[in-house]
Amino acid sequence: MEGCLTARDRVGIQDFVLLDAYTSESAVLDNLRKRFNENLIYTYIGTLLVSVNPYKELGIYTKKQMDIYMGVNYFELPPHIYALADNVYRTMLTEANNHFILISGESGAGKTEASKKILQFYAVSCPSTKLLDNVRDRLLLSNPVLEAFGNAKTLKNDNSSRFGKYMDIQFDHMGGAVGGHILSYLLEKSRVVHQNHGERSFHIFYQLVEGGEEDLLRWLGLERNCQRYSYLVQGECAKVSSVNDKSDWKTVRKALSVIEFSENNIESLFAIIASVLHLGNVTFVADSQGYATLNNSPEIHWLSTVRHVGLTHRKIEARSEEVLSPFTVDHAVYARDALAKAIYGRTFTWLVNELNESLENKDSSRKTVIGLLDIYGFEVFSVNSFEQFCINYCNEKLQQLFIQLTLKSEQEEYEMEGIEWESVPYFNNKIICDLVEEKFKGIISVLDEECLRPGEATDMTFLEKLEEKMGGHPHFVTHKLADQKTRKTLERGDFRLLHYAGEVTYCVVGFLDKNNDLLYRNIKEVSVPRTLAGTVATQFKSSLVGLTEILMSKEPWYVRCMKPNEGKQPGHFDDVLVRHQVKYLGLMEHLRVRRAGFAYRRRYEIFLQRYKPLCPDTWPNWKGTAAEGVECLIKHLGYKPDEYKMGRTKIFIRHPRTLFSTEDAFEVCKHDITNMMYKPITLS
Ligand code: AOV
Ligand code: MG
Repeated sequence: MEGCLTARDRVGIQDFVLLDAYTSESAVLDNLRKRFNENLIYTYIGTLLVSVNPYKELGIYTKKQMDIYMGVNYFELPPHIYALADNVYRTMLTEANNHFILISGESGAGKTEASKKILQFYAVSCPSTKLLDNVRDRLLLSNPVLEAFGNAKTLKNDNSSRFGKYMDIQFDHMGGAVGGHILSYLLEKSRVVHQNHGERSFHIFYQLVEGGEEDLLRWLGLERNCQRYSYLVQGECAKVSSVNDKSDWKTVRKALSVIEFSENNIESLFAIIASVLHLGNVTFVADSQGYATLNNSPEIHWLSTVRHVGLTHRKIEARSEEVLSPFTVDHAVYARDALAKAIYGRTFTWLVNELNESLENKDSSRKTVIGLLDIYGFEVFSVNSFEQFCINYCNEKLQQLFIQLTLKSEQEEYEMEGIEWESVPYFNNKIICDLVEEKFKGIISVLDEECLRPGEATDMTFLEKLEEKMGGHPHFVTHKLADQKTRKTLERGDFRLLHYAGEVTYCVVGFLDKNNDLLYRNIKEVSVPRTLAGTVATQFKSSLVGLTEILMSKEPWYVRCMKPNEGKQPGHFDDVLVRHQVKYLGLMEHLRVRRAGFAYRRRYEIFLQRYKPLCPDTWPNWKGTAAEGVECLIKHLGYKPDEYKMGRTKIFIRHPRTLFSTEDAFEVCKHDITNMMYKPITLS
């Protein structure tokens, strides 16, 4: 009827693959906006889930909603994170193989929330026994603990993940969650000693000061006043309206007990956190020779673990003798901060190890896993430093993985299988990954080289080397070349990278220092054994290579999170911002490949093995080749010619619905087999 909106006009389409004008970016944007305005934050591109952060509670994560989505075919209900979680879980059980869910999107887009929803769904939907419930509680409670120690308020997100997290949830063959394992990546330790304006240090510090019991604070020598601690007020924003430090403290405290941290360990943990706060309040004055001496501060009393000498002198070797060399005040401050960062970093590593011990499944029988990857999102601030460089590099690597596993491999597979295919062009960000990480040539290599020239190299010589080596690269800009490449000028100490997700200008100040992450020797001996290890960036690079290998051995699923606006506001959809994300997340290309392609593919042998009971000619034994068997089987099932294609080694099925109906028929038939009354189905 004219003038009357259809449901489709109003709420859009729940799978972009079904959109008429699917090649148009504007149509995709319209669809997202329509749905967002109706509080429908999820939309599919095939099995990929797009999520737009609503910045408000929608009441869609209840137990009732979980029940609705449990065990129901993916496309039968409106898109939801629970549908994806359920589909991954059931595929894992049916195929008995390993999976991972890659959750990506920029800072504040909703990745961490999505990963929590998935975990909560499994906690409710998996089989329950007393033993399994115990594992479930530990898995769930590891989250608030890790967030307390690894998340912080930034300008982008009040609960921003400042470390990367990959968590395997292990299931037994009945689908019970039996254990877990967490890998953490590059914690942003510098936040312990410095925060930009409007940002905070890690939540745990504020939770302890605000929420810690009187006795505990007295024992630790702490006052209930964040303003008293220099390390907590660098960003002048110790209070955050959306964060309740007091109640979060209670949650963390309880979680630590459930996870079975011993009271001794818990006490030591908070003693260390308190010692970092005390350390931050230690100040120095220059003596008559200009060397640092401790200002007579009461904090020193609480720093029993640190030898005072470590803060004002360093040990150096001279003609095989060790002598103490005094620090200037600047050096002493540097040494103090380096120590605080090291203590916190090691404590975080220890914490993750303890959690892993608690989550470990001691039973050696065969397990399958679902991995959840929730890493810090792409970040652009007004000043970006070494930390943003690492975070954004990590996001480049994940985008590269997405490209390899979807756009590239999908198209290569059609070619290999001899399926007719018109290739879809896409931007391959490998060129940017190489610019950062290539051996001997990339930015990390140049940085490491400079770190090997102590005394001679500076942040500026590093920048000069970059200019020399990367000057001609299309994704690298320095101030000399800024005008030509992007027509935006740069400061002298900056370089700019044209990332897949946008331009970021990095200030080189501190790059060498942060990459070296040095502790003066005698301080290091106080807290940690000395280790021979690579630079920070190189270690991070190899941990990302390791992560890629882990992921490549599993079946991928994707959640692409988007931010509707920069102001964390509910109900506001900023077209320009969302369009930008649609572009760089590669959604259009993914949509084109999906739309033109086939949602499911199975090797002939596997397909035939599973479904052969559905046809009298293939059951119980098929004598011909697997491909012929599949042909016979699908003829019997009545597949229409445009619903599938036969490749060299696999059958390709265009729409999941076709496979679902086959699967439904199989379920009925399986039931009949179990009850000894099996008859192959006869189609009318
Ligand atoms: P991120 O993980 O993607 O950013 P979060 O998952 O922490 O972002 O989300 C940021 C904030 O957005 C949350 O604290 C919630 O207030 C809100 N939010 C996100 N998803 C939802 C949802 N589904 N429903 C309601 N509110 C939501 V970062 O870790 O900074 O890259 O580093
Ligand atoms: Mg996060």
